[in-house]
Amino acid sequence: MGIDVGKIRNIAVIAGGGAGKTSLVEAILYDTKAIERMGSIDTENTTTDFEPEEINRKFSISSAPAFCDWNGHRINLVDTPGFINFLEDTKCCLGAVEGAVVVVGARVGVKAETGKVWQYADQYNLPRIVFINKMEKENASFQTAVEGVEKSYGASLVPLTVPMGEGPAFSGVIDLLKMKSITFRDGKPSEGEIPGEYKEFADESRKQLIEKVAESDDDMLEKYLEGTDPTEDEINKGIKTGTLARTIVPVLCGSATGNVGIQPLLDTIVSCLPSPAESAAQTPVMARDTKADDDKEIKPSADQPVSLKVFKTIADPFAGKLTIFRVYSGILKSDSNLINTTRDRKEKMGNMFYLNGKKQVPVKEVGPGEIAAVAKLKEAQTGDSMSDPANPVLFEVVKSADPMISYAIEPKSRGDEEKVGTGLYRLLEEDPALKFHRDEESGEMILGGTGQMHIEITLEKLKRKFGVEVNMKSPKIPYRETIKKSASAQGRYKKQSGGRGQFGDCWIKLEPQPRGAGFEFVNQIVGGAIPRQYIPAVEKGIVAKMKDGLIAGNPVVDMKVTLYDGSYHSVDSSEMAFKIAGSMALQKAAPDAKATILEPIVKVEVNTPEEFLGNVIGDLNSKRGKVQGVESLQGGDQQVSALVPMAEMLTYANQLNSLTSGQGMYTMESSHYEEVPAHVAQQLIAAKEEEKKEA
Ligand SMILES: Nc1nc2c(ncn2[C@@H]2O[C@H](COP(=O)(O)OP(=O)(O)OP(=O)(O)O)[C@@H](O)[C@H]2O)c(=O)[nH]1
Ligand SMILES: [Mg+2]
Repeated sequence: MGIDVGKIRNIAVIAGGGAGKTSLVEAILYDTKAIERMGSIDTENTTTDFEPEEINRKFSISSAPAFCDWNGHRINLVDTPGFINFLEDTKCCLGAVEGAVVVVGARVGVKAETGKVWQYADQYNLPRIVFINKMEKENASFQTAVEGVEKSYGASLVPLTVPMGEGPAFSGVIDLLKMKSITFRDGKPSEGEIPGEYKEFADESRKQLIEKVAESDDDMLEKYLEGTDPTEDEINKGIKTGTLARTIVPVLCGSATGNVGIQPLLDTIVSCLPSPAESAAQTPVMARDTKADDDKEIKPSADQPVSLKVFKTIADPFAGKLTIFRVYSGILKSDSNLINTTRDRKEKMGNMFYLNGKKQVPVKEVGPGEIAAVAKLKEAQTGDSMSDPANPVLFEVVKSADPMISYAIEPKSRGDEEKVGTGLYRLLEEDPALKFHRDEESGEMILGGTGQMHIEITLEKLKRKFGVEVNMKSPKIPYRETIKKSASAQGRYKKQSGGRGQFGDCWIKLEPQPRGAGFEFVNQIVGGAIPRQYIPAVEKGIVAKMKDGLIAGNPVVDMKVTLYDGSYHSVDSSEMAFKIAGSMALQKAAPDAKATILEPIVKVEVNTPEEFLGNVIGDLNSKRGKVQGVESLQGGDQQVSALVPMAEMLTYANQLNSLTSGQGMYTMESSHYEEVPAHVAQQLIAAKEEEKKEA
C-alpha cells in the first residue's frame, strides 16, 4: 500500500565538506536500528560513502539515499557531497526532498561551501534544521557557531537543545522544550533533571526560545508581552509554523561520531519538517500535463495516477543501471508499465527496492512522497519524469551548470575508444556535472567537469567500473578572441583554370563591440556591387572564420562586421567564391583590428585559518589574481575573495590543500572574460603553431 504520506519525511543532509554529514547519517541509521553496527569514515565502513573513490579519499563524492523509521514515521535521508567539485549532485537531490538538515562544525562554523548549499536550499524554498556537530572537539563553541550561521545567512536560529559543557567537557544536551537534561551512553539517551550548574543557562536559553517563537506569531507575542507565557502546545506549533514559513530555523547540537544528540534531532525532523502532504498543501507541486498541454497540480495522494521524477542514477557494470526516483502521486507497483514523459518512451518497472547506501531492501508498492529505486530501466536518466501512460506529466528540471573545465582524453591502449565512449556515457548518467563530446575538427574526446579533481575521479571510476584506462591530456580553457580597433579590408578570391573560374570580392569593416554583445552583421551594399544572392555567402565565410579564430584558434566574439562594397563576375562568381572572399577579408583585417585573446576569469572565495592567510594571498597574487577583499569568519577563519584567470586555477584543490595543511576550502564560479597579458598571448599563439605543425 505504500507508506502513509503524512508519515514521510524526505530530508537532504547538507553542508560544506567535512562537517560530518556522512557520519551523522550513520549515527541516525544506527540509532533507529536501520543498521546493526555503526561504521565510521576512519574505519572506511559508513553506509552512505560506499564507492571506493570516496572511501579512499575520506569524503563523499556522490549523494546516497538511506532510510529509517522513527516514532512511526519513515525518514528518507539523502547524504549529499559537500566538496565544491560535487555540488551539482547535491543540487539535484534538493529537488526531491521537503526539508534539509544543515550540519555545521562547532569548531570551524560555516564554510564557503555551506553558503552555496544554503543558497540551493533557498532556491527550493526548503525548511531546514541546523545541527551543530563535533561539540566534543577542542575549541568547540555552540554560541559562536550559531551566531556564524545567523550572520552569514541572515537566518533566525532557535536552539531546541543546548550543550552541557563544550569541547572535551561536553557531557550531553539540555532539551529546552521538556526542560530536561539528556545524557548518552553508547548512543542511548537517558533523561534527567538539569544539573544545578546549568540551571541558569537553561532558563535563559528557554526564555530566548520563547521570545523568538513569540516574535513569529502576533497573537503569541501580544500575550507574551502582557506577561503570559505560551503553552507547550503553542510553542511547538509556533516552532513548526515558523520553520515552514522559514522565519525561524531550529538548531540542535551533538556529536555524530560520539553518537550524542541524535534522538532530539530525529524528534525535530518529525515534528518540525513537513511531510510531502504538508509541503504540497503549502506550495502545490506543479507539472506539465503533456496531453492537455497545460500545467496541472500533482496531489500527493494514492488515488491519483502515478507520477514520479528520477533524481539520481548509479552506473553499475554488473547489476546494470540503478534509477532512484521520488514518487509524487499514485501507487507504483513493481512490473507496472509507465511512460517516460521526458523521452516519450514506454518503460517497464522491474523489481523495486529501498536503498540504504548500496544495500537493497525489496518493496512491492511505493506510494506518493516515497523515495525508491529500480534496476535496469532502459531509457530513464536523471531528471526524467515518468507517469501513468494515460496521464503523462512532465516535472520541471533544473539545468545543470556548464562544466568549468574540459580536458582532452585518450585511451591508454589504442582501440579502446569505443569502450571509453560507452563507459563514459554510463558515468554521465550518474553525474550531472559531467559533459562529454568529440571535438568536430580534431576528433579528440573532450571530457568537461567542475575541476581537475572531478575529471581525475571520473577516470578512476571508468577504470574500476569499465576496465578501461585513459590519459588526461592538456586542459581546454575556453579562450575567446576579439578585436580592439575598427579596421577595413578587402577579400578578393580569384581563380582561373581551364574551364570556369572562381571570383568573389568584398570590402568589410570590423568594429569592436562591448563584452557579451556577440556578433552583428550589417549589409550596406547598394547598387548591386555584390548581387543579393551572394551576400549571405559572405556572412557565412566570416562566421566560419570566426569559429576558427584569428590568431590562436579560438572563437571570435563581440564584433560588428559591415559589408560595404565589392564586385562580381557574371560567369565566375559563386557562393563558394564569396564565402572564401568573406573569410579572407576577415583574416586580412585582423592585424589592423588588433585582434587579441580573451581568457575566462573566475571568482574565487577561499576560507583559510588565519595562520595560512599570507600563503593563500601570496599564491593568488602569483596566479595573476586580484584579491578583492578579506573577511574574518567565526572561529578565526579568514575568507579571501579574488578574481583569478581560470587557467591558473586548474589544480587549485591540491595546491590549497598543501598551502593550508588541508584546512582550506574554496568555491569558484565563472565571472567574466578579460584580455590576456602579452606574454600569455604569445605562449598561446606559439602553442597553436606547434599544434598545427604536429597535425
Ligand atoms: N570529533 C568528531 N569528528 C567528527 C564528528 N563527525 C564527523 N567527524 C569526523 O569528521 C570527518 C568528516 O566527516 P564526514 O562524515 O565524512 O563529513 P561529511 O560532511 O560527510 O564530509 P563530505 O562528504 O566531504 O562533504 C571524519 O573524519 C569524521 O570522522 C564529530 O561529531 N566529532
Ligand atoms: Mg560525506
